[in-house]
Amino acid sequence: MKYTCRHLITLLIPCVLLGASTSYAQNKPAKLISLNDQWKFSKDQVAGQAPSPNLSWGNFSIPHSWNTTDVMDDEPGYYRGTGWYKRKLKLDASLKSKEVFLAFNGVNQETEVYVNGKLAGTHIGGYTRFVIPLRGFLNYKDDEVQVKVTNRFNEDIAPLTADFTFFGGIYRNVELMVTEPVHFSKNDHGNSSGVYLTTPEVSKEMASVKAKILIENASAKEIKVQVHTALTNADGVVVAKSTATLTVPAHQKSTFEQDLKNIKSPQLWSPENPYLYRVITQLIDVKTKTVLDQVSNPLGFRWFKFDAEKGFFLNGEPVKLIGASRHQDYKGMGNAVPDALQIRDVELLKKMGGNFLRVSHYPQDPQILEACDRLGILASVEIPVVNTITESAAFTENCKNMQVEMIRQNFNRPSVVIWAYMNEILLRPKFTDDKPRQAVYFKHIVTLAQTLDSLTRKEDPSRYTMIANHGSFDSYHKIGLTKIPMIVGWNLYSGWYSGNIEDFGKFLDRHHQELTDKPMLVTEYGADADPRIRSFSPVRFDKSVEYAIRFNQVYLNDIIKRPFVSGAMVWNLADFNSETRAETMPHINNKGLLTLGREPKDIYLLYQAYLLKKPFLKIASGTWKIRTGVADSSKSFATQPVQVTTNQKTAELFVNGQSLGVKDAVNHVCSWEVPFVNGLNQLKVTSAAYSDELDVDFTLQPFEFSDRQVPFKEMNVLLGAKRFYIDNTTHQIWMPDQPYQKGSWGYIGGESFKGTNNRMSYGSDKNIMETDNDPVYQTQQVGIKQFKLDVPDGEYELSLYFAELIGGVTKEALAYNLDNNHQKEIVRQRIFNVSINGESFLENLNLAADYGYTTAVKKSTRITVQGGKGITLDFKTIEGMPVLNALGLRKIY
Ligand code: GCB
Repeated sequence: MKYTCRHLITLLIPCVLLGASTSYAQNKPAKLISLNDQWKFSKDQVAGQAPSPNLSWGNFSIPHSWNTTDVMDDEPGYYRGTGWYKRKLKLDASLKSKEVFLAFNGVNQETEVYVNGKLAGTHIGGYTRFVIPLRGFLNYKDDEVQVKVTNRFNEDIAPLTADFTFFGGIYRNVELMVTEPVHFSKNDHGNSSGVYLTTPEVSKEMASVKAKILIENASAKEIKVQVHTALTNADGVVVAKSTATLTVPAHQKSTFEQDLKNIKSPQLWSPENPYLYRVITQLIDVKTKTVLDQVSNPLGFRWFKFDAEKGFFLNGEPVKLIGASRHQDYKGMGNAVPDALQIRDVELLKKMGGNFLRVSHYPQDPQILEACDRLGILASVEIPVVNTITESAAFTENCKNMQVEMIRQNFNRPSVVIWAYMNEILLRPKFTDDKPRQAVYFKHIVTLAQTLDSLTRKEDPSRYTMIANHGSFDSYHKIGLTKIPMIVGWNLYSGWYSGNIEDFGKFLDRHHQELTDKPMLVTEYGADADPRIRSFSPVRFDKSVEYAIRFNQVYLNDIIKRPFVSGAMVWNLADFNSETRAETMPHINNKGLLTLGREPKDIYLLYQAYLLKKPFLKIASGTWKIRTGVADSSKSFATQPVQVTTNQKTAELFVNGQSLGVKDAVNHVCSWEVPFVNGLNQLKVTSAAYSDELDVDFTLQPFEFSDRQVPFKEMNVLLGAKRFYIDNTTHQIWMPDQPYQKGSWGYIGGESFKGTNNRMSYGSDKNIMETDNDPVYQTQQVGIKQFKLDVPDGEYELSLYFAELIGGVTKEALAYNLDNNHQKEIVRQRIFNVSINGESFLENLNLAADYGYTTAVKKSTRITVQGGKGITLDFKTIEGMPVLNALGLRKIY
């Protein structure tokens, strides 16, 4: 079954919506019912005011996105257009005396809601909740809602460009709300509680609560109501309450405040003890004593401060904020993710030992911050003003509206300490060829920042404001953007997109010296890690898990040792969809600590080792259960490193029962050189009473093929690469290449492909068409003369893998190369012959012309090896340089 709420709906709709409930007449607080089922959907290229005739409609439930599959295919781009949703409501006539609302928790990104063909409301922006009042549109017989949604590019709506996919659709829960005509506001910028809580006084000894309450009287009669607010502790005991009586005139809204005072020795909210009180507010008709409405809000007593010198303080104690940023999508689902998986993400952050979530780059499902409140994760939330702005009044208005929606909808969350509103806004500066015009553009950015900052401080003086910048210190400082927000966030990638890992610490020190009064957060840092790629000589852009481990160790050490760094959020909690990215896993940004399906990578374990207080010991290569390697010279084993992540000082590793000795942990990692034998290797690590085990299935490759102790079965080699690639579907493991040595195997001649933009890539960073094994094709030996394998006589299957890596469609340069030195590619062709043991195999192979650029080409054949000749491949050029991307050899018998 997909979503549990379906059951709820079928149970509740007949009794509540059809007005059959008897208790409803006595006690009338607003009802909220999820309305996720029974929708019909169709794409519609014509964006009219009604669905085009003759559309073919499919049945769907919410959450839904129309882009879940088209973002993953080889075609560049995805559908950014219009889709229609429709659903019958079947409301009972008894609801005529009530107020009925539809609430949408997230629709990307422009929405028009029609009821019985008439426009009932619209919304702009894909990441905040909105509420559409239905009164006046309903016939209470056979009502139909039609929702037009578009995720087309609109220059007046943020985000304009970003490194994530803008999935279209009604992708968060839809709810139907039914209230009495007199009720707490259900639609204050999408906030449906109508109650805003602050804690004017809070200390260990004493606290007070102020509730700002919004009431609406939609009836034609004035009404006298009593408002009753009670603060309840976690045991359900009322610890403070307040009652007031007021008169709300007909068709009027009324705002008033209620104080709960003298709350002695409040339980404080913190990551260790996320103690939540509940504030229950009731609206009672004085005449009939009926409860007209009731809302419940969470409340955490805490106070906090960011200090430019000493970092972050919670309840007077210093707390280093360490956590992750998060995108909202999930493997195979796009952004249409069920609640349980959203909650699980926050749980995974907590299990990692994190205490902070940067909800980025946009407000997310309400479940996320609810989970943060419950689990004790502090948070920042931001609107999606990313990379660039439009200098239009409409863009500014939309940004302001999003900011107010974000703040009001999440106002009562104890977890939230920061509201942010811009990310790397100078990453893609417009008008680079026209400096005076660019100066005007920068002024617009500063004005927008100032507008959003002032708005935020006015809306919520109790929290901090923040902008997250990329690592170009001077650019932001020069135009005044570092002055505006209360906190400056930096997204730093030294040692990834540019510079060295060591530059990171220097950057932090520079902020400290030059922005002496500005608290700082490292809002992003990270390195790609494709869990299928491993390396014993990791380098940047190879996407190996090993490089990411090294990168994160240095960053974490630098963050932890500087008290003025309030905290840091690794980019990203999990891999996420970014359609324009190519690289080893096309369309995915691999900087997650977890995979897109939320499997922990080794870096997640590293964070556990750094952050968890309870003893932690885990074999870091736990996801690397199948390995291969060439035997050490004349030995029947291959020596390879194994890493263990731990927060213990030392650990001892055993392999097949034999100790490999005790090692000290360096930066929370112990390393051993392990002699892997062919077949099963049982690893066990121990430290004090703790242990972890891993079975590794090792395929030993003979050092020399004549070695009878190591029989040859199969090998797969990546040319031009020093990395391993594990195909988890076929269980094939691809090894790095080697130059030919007699008795063994390897290439003769040529050099590894250096890429067309070598600052950004290891091999090619292009999507290879017609394969999911992109890393097999993304590196190559250019100018190869021969490949020799001195295999014994027998029958073999040989496969050669090719792809033309130069030329083809030049994709938009990824702006995340901060040096922005993207070069125009030269279109070239090569034509060559390949022969096997002197026999012609491939003639006039012209990869570009015959198959197209960056397209996977696999050529297999069977070979009878006899007379001790082994296998020799000859590459002969006709034009340009011959290439080989990968090679596989399997012994049949
Ligand atoms: C950034 C951006 C983020 C990208 C990230 C990356 O600085 O803020 O949206 O996804 O870098 O991985 O390049």
